[in-house]
Amino acid sequence: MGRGKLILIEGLDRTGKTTQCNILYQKLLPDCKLLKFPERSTRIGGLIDQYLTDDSFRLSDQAIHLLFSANRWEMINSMKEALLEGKNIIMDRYVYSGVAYSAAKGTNGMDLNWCLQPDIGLLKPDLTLFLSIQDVASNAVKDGFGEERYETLKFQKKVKQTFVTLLENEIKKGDESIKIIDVSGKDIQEVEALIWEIVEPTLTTEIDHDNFSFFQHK
Ligand code: NYM
Ligand code: MG
Repeated sequence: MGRGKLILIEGLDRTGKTTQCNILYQKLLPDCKLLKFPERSTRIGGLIDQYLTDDSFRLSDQAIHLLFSANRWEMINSMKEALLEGKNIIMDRYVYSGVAYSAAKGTNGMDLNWCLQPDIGLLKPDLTLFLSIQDVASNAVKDGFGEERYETLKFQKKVKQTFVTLLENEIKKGDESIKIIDVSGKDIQEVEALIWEIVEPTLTTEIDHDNFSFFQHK
């Protein structure tokens, strides 16, 4: 039996990632697991949640970056187990969010390469779908935007740039696992259909049990 597939949906805040992850998860049940990063229910996740929701909770940019990464590392064994049991995993954010949001801060020394270092060795998704929007300002008017740290129009514009630089670099270098989907002006069903077109062939391709990819040094 081949292993399950690791499928990631990435994007800025309020681009519909969570909605689409849930739809995909429902379609793939029962052989499917849904993960969301940050996973706020763990002790590390609790610190991340506090950082995001409480402006008076101060951490250096480096420290919060490493906590986001540690939050991924603490899930690694259960992720591997699920994939080896043949379960597919749908993920709402992962390494690319980690790199794009932290690098977008422009903190001295925290370039894309530095930001990727703590995530080297984590499982690399078989498929990454980046939900891209042309007009970031259209997200900033959505319900709930602005409730958490990072949810300002100015910062989201920077994050969009770092995401695009990061992902386009990888695609240029030949990474075929990353797909950019323009969701501007599309409704939930239209985006669902675009995602399914890409996900379905990935699901039907068999991958050997012990064949995993990992994030690697550049
Ligand atoms: N975020 C998320 C990061 O800054 N680094 C990370 O590694 C991850 C996984 O957390 N604004 C940011 C992006 C979001 C925030 O995520 C909370 P969500 O999906 O809005 O709950
Ligand atoms: Mg959010």
